[in-house]
Amino acid sequence: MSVVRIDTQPLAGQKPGTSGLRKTVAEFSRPHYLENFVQSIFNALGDCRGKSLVLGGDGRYYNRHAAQVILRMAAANGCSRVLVGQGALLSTPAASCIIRKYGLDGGIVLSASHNPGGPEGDFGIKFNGANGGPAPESVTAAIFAASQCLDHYLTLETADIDLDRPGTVTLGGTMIEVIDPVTDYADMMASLFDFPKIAALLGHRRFHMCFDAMHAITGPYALEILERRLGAPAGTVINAVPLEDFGGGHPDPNLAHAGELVARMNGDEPLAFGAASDGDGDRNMVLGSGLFINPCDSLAILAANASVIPAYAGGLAGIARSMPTSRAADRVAAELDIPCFETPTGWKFFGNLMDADRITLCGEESFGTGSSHIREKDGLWAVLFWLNLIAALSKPARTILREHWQRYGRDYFSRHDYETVAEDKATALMDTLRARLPALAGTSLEGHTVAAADDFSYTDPVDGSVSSGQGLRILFTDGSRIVYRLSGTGTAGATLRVYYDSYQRDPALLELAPQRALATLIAAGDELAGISRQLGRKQPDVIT
Ligand code: VG1
Ligand code: CO
Repeated sequence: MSVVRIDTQPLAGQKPGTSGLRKTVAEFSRPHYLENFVQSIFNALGDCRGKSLVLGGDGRYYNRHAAQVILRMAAANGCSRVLVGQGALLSTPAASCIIRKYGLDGGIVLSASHNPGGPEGDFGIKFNGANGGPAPESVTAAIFAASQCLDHYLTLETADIDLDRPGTVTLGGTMIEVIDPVTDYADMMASLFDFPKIAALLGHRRFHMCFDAMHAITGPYALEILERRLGAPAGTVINAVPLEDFGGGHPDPNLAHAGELVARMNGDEPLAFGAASDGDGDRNMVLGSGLFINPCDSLAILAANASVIPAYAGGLAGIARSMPTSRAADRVAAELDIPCFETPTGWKFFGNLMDADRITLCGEESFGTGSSHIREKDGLWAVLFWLNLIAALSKPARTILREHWQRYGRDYFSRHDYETVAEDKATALMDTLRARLPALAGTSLEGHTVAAADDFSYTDPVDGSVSSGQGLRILFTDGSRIVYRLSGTGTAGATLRVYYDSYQRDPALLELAPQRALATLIAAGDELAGISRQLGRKQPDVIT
């Protein structure tokens, strides 16, 4: 089995975005495209000899093929050990858990997360470091730089290995261990939460729940944890089998895409609790009976009640949220007298804060919540946290949410996405608005007066690195806020995301529909950036 050196040349567009490199399957299938990017990761790592990695993905189309290619390249580059999830499967949080548990040097996760899959869909590759977290910007920049001067990659001339049978094989000088993808993760969950208490809740005759795995990677994890270990009735987990095209669905857990779950929540026998996860298992959507719990509120509620969870009984070091996430968590941090950090969008910015013990919990408005138990956001963890909370407080999700608003006030929040916008139009809209920011203070729009406006820049408090150009923020004198940014995960055209939030303390005004509560702010947001005028769009494509 000899190492083969294949000549290649740099390919355009290999710059990782918010979370790894995401492209259409068609693009990834172009000659050398996958190999070039993987070799760029290895080159950025430096000498791979003796290094150990984890490898797995969300099971989407191209996952199995890519895993075989990467294993041959890892062996040719001299890695000593690669742990692979059986069937080349691993959720993103499970990959993070395994890197940390076995002290590996990093991992490669094959996923385009919430993007659709299948031959016509998207594929993606993420690289995580030795702390288990997404590569920080310094590393993704090094990977991109390596891709720009690549002239060859290394592989082995050998047949595919059997990834469906657990066990160890050698490939060149590399030990490939095919492991069960679920057990380590499930054991970790059992160590964090009060499983007997959750089991009692799930066994209660009046508590019915549903978990929608959306035919993505969380199915096997949810079956093992909810049904096998916690004894939830069979059928609690729906769409549990990972499929290469996610059954034709869109594995994005929101009210629009998790339609089956939403229908069951409101069906003939209404459920007390519902949850869904995304393609790679790191996002969560949580529903109480008749209500949707906004991820910004969810983070704040988990933080406010963390002391009832075994793993967090000792208190929280701090909280962090991505900049566009509402400030609900800040209010809890202030009350707990712990620090609260505001980071750019993307999980990679939380890792340093966790490694330095500055935060315990963190989250993003995009259905991502997590803690320092790993270095990724974690969908099932958030669901178990909620179940543990409901069991420990003996209150339904709805009551927990309402009491939280009564105590802290409510941060109304909504995100409007304008998808597949022509890139030049989206860039022009952002450039025009950016140029106007310095002169905006004092401007009045729909009854809201601008107090300050800037282009968000973050200085990492741990290593001093600076990330600029992270979203345009408009702060109003009444405390409300609009944020504009372009997505870094799409593969077709540009996606403009506009985030609205506004704080309400009046106990009589806490239960409005968010679109109504935010109506004047939304009108101001359109007027300010000229969205309908410049993009020719009357309505956003997705409202969260
Ligand atoms: C989106 C979300 C962001 C999240 C990222 C990756 O990024 O807004 O909060 O971290 O997806 O999540 P963007 O650049 O499209 O806004 V996942 O679950 O897709 O890995
Ligand atoms: Co995801």
